[in-house]
Amino acid sequence: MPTTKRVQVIDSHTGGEPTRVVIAGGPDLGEGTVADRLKILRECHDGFRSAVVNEPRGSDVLVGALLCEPADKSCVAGVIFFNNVGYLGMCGHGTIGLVVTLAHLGKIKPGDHRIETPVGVVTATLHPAGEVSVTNVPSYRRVKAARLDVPEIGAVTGDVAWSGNWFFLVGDHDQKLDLGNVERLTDYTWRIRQAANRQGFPEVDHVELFAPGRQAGANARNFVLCPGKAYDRSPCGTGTSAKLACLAADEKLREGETWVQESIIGSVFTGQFRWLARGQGTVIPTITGTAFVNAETTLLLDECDPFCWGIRCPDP
Ligand code: PYC
Repeated sequence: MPTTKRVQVIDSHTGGEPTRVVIAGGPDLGEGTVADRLKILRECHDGFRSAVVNEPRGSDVLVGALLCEPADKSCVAGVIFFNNVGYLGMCGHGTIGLVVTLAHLGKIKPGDHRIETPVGVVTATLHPAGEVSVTNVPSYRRVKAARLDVPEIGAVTGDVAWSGNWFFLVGDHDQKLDLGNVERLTDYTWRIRQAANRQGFPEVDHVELFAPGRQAGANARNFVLCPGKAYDRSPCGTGTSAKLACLAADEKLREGETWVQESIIGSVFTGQFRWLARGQGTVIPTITGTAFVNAETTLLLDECDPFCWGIRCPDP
């Protein structure tokens, strides 16, 4: 008998980048860690991911956040982040959205809250005025100044860094980081991603371009291409964390000093780092931003609907 599943979600945006938190109606993922649960979600229920974030209920830019029971009982929640094409290790804007959502539901109050993700525990601090700081997983630069030969572009040099996701960070380019130039920026960064994946960095799934900041106090402006070819409207929490790891490694930012990162739409995160293992170049980044809840709704998954499980993107 076909049935209609009901999935309760709360939508928010963090600096313009949307997050859809699934608070009820997700699949049974067993009793393991969040990393174990991600494996089951990916292998057995990937249609659920697509149903929640892809059209006709969502869009390419939407990031989903499935609330789960944490295995680490010191955590207030576990979360699996996902997008139009797959899963994220961590998501900074999504964690800010999740924390504001949990506060909206009355589940947390201002203070520190540990959250289990598939790549480790992060700590989110909900400040009394509503801002959220996320202290991310240990982050580091793996390669400095990797040189790629990018078809139709030429040589591109950038750093490869881990911060819960893998980034290729490029400061030296001729692109204008303008909202009106997004199509071109998408094409440019996609070519870089493909070249990186072919030329020794198969793990890279985000590409980040930098330019000088435009608003007072901003150290830099960025454009971040996400794995499914959407661009991040926010300054990207993991992208800012990766940048902090590179700045730390280059001794361009001191421990505790503030970095102000502006996005392509002008939204802002601030960031700092502390050293975890200076000799190995590993830092613990903290990024701060704000999110706003903008919808509470129930998604209906009717198996008679030919697009019940979303319009899946072919591999971009
Ligand atoms: O904020 O870390 C982030 C993020 C990753 C992908 C989209 N946003």
